[in-house]
Formats: sequence, C-alpha cells, structure tokens
Amino acid sequence: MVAWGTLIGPAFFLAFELRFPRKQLVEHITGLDMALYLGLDSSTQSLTALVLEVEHDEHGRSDEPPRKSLVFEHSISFDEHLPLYGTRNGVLPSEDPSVAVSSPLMWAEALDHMFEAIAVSGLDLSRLAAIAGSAQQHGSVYLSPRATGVMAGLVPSCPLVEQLGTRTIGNKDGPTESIFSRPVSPVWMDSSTIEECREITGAIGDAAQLAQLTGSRAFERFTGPQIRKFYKQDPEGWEATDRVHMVSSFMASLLAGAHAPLDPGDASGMNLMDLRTRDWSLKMLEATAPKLAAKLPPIVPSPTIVGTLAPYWRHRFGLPAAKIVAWSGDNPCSLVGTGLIREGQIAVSLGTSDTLFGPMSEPRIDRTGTGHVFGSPTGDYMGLTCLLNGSLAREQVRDAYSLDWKSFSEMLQATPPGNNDSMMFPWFEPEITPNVRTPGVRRVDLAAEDAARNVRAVVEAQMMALANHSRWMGVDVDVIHATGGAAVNTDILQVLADVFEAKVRRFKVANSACLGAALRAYHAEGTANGTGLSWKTVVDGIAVPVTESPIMPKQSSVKTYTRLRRRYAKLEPLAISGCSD
Ligand code: XUL
Repeated sequence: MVAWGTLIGPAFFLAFELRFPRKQLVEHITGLDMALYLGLDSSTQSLTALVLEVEHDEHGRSDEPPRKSLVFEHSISFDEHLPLYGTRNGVLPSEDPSVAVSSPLMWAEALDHMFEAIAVSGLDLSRLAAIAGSAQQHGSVYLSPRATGVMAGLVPSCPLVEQLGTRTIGNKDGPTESIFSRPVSPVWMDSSTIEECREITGAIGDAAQLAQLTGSRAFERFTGPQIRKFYKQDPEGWEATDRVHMVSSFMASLLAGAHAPLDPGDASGMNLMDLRTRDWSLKMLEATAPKLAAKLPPIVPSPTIVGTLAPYWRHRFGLPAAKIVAWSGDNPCSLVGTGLIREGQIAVSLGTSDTLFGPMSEPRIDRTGTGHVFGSPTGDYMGLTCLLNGSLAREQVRDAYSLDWKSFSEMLQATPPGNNDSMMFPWFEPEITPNVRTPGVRRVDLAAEDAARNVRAVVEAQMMALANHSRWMGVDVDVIHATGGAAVNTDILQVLADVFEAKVRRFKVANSACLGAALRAYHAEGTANGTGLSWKTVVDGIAVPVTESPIMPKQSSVKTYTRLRRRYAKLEPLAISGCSD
C-alpha cells in the first residue's frame, strides 16, 4: 500500500494536468461550470467522503437553482480497515467503562487512505473547488510544538502517518518523535471527568450560570473538562502541549498544512466559548487550565476559508489548490444536510449517538440541564439533545438474540405498540441523557429472554427518552426529518412517528453530516467569491426529504405512547438509582 501510494502521486499529478484542457472545452461548449465540492465526515466509527457536483449557469440563462448531484461516496471503517490500532467501534479498549479514547493518528491515516480512493475515482478532480468537513464533536487532539513545522513541510513521497508519529498506542511518544503531546484523544463517549465538571462549575458559580454563558452546563464529554483532566493527570504532558485542537480543526489543519481555526458550531461543544460573542470566554479558560488561551486555535465564522489544500495532498494525489473551509461538528453539519435552516424544524439522527436537533434564532437554554445550545453553521443557534446509547444499544440487542436487521424489524412488527407495558432503560454504556454513571440495562416487566419484546423495548425507550428530554426546546413538532444509519428502517421510524405524534420524512442521503459538510464547502466558496449564496439555494434540491409519502403517526399508538411517556418519565429516576439486571 505504501509503495503504491508513493508511485501513484506523480502519475495522478500528470493525469490532472492532462485533464485540465478538457474541462475548458466543456465549459466553452455548454456555458456551464461544473464545480466539485468534497465533504468529509470523521465520525466515531468511520471516515466518509461525498463529492457534490454543482452545475453553475455562468451566463445566467436559467432561473432554476443550480443543479446538484452526488458523484462519489466512499467510507473507511476504523475497526475493519485500520485494524492495527485495535479500536472497537472506533474506540480503544479500556478497563474503566467511563474512559473512551481513540487514536488521532488513525484518523489521519484514514484521511490519507480516503484521498487515495478519491484519486482513483475517475472524477475530473481539476474541478475540485473546496473541501469542508464534519467531525464527531467534543473530542480533543493534543499537539507538540513540532506539529507546526511537520504539517507545513509534509513530504508528498512519504505516507502521512509516517511523518506524524508512530502507530504504537498507549506508549507516550516524546515530543521529538511525534507531533502529538498525547498519543490518544478523549472522545464524546468519555464520562470520566465528573470531578473536573464539579470544579469548573464551582469556579463559575453554578450549573445554570455556566449554561447561560456557554450553552450547556458542564458535561463530562465536553472538551473543557477533558482538557482539565489531562492537565491535572499529566502536567508535563500539558506543558509539552503547544496546541489543543478539536477533531474537526485537527483534520482541517492536516489538509491545510497549518493550524486551522475552529467554527462556533463545534467550539460551542467545549464549555469554553461564550455563546453570544462566539469567542473564548476568559472566565471559562481560567477555570479550566493554565495557559489555555495560548494553546487554543481562534474561532472564526463557519463559512471561513482557512487555507488551501497543502502541497502534500496536491502532489501526492494530483489535486488542485482547493479551498479548505473550517470544519464543524457532525450535528451542526447534519443541520445543513437535513435542510434545516429555519426555526420550528426538527431532525432526529439515528447514528452511533441518537440526537434530536433543530435551528434556533435566539439561544434558549435548557433549564433541566440535559440539552445543549450550539452555534449553527448558518450563523444562528441550534438546540440539541443527545442519547449516547443509540445504534450501539440497538446492535447489542440485535446481537444478544442472534438477529439480523430483517428479523429485528419483523419483531418490531410482531409486537404491539406500548409492548404491553414492558419497558427497558437501555443503558449499555454510561448514558448522557439522562445522566447515568453506572451502566447496565434496566428492565421493567420484561423478561431478558424474550427477544421480540426486548427489540421493541429498546426502540421505544430511545424514542420516549428523546421526546421527553427535548421538551425544553419548546418546538411544536409536526414533521421530523430522519437521518443516520437506522433511518433506513421503516419500523423504527414508525415508533418515532407514533411517540412524537409527527410525520417522519426520510432523506435520500443517509449521512446528512457528510452531505452538510459538502454543502458547507459549496456555500463558503460562494461566499468567498462574492456570489452571496443563500442557504436556501445551497440546500435546495439535495438536502430535501424523499418524495415518497411520509411515515404517518397512527392515532391508536399515539394514545398509548402519551400514557407510556409519563410512566417512562416517572420510572426513569428510579432506574437511574436502581441496579441493572
Ligand atoms: C453531541 C455528541 C454526539 C457526537 C457524535 O453532543 O456528543 O452526537 O457528536 O459524533
């Protein structure tokens, strides 16, 4: 693979040069300029790429919005394609269930492999205008002073991973050997910073004040508490850290060959940003760790061009000097990828985490302390509720009864809505919403050996928890835009429709975060060129629900769930304090 990658660089550079005149010919004949925009999504378990082709009518002959289509899609699974790192579902094994870390080097290696795949895609890459990305939120990457020089001088003939560090995990690389001052990155599934959350909250006043300032109370997975834990546990490592990036800005830095700034969408997931000024809150920085201000990248508006594709990528893979747009978090990108640009609209993403989110014109903070307000890529705000036990919980139930997704669905069809009052609290891992520190499944009137009822119970529990814990957003839900891997399953979406008493619409593109990234690239490039693209023009025709009829709530089930949601809410505190089976 290494030798192949080394050889392919010059060959594709030549191919790129040869293809260029053909592009000019097409434009000359048709008057159309077909630009390509690359969206990348570095999620918990995989790296995905989508290439969006947009047909600009240069002569303004048509009143139609620009035609958009997806011309490339590729995904790299960390567990499957990069087994050397030893991740399970994208996370490194840990004896402590509250610890969840991953390898930033693995994310970088995946990026290199992704560009290899893009280079041999057959696309006319000379038309690649801009690249933007989406990343799992909250995760942090710790870089040594060496990183700045290494990123600026990446050598095209040598694979990225060999220039950044060694693949040895758990071995603390010295700053002279690696660009990382900490070889692992805490990710959003980590819940090991209870103490640090308490300390930070105490320094600010109380949880409500902290939420007013940053959009969320102190959450274990948020970057600020994670930074504080690292500083306390490894003061030398902290001293050796020149820069702390989020996953999003780390990936953008690799592409630009220089430290990239953060966008407010992702920076608001740190407990460090003042939500209203969209800049670092000095109070929060002081409460978190010494010298933090000097180690953080700046925060810039979402549609900012942060650089151009570094020579490493251009020469190794035959690519043009495409613009690099500030990356954002997966949920802010999903907001764009599900076409949610106005308040009152809601999406549910059923991925590794299950999230419910929607745009907000003004920040309305959750007084119950479970939800978040983030910056939105559109310049407004977004509300979000996040369940950690999403697809992994569904998969645990599927695997416990040796099912596949087809039989999982059949069991949903065979069991009555409401499950005859059997209930599950599916906290396979420590849960974020509600805050559950001791993992373990809690069952109420539900026999563990009853496969069908357990299948229904896990899905009903997830949908009821999402509905109960997102009331703080104060949105009357009429239509839900469903996205994420599990959104292909009509039976799961029927439960969603019934619990929320709302129509559910599906999307052609399941990975809305990746689509959102590609659309952000298109929007930012338009903004930079002075075309002044509206968000409506950006999402029109592509981030739209499929035309098939929506999944409608069934009135008889709605009644059942209205009652059950109250019962679920009543039992939840008991389940939190109770033991698991
Ligand atoms: C949101 C959150 C998750 C991750 C998943 O706050 O923690 O949705 O972004 O990648």
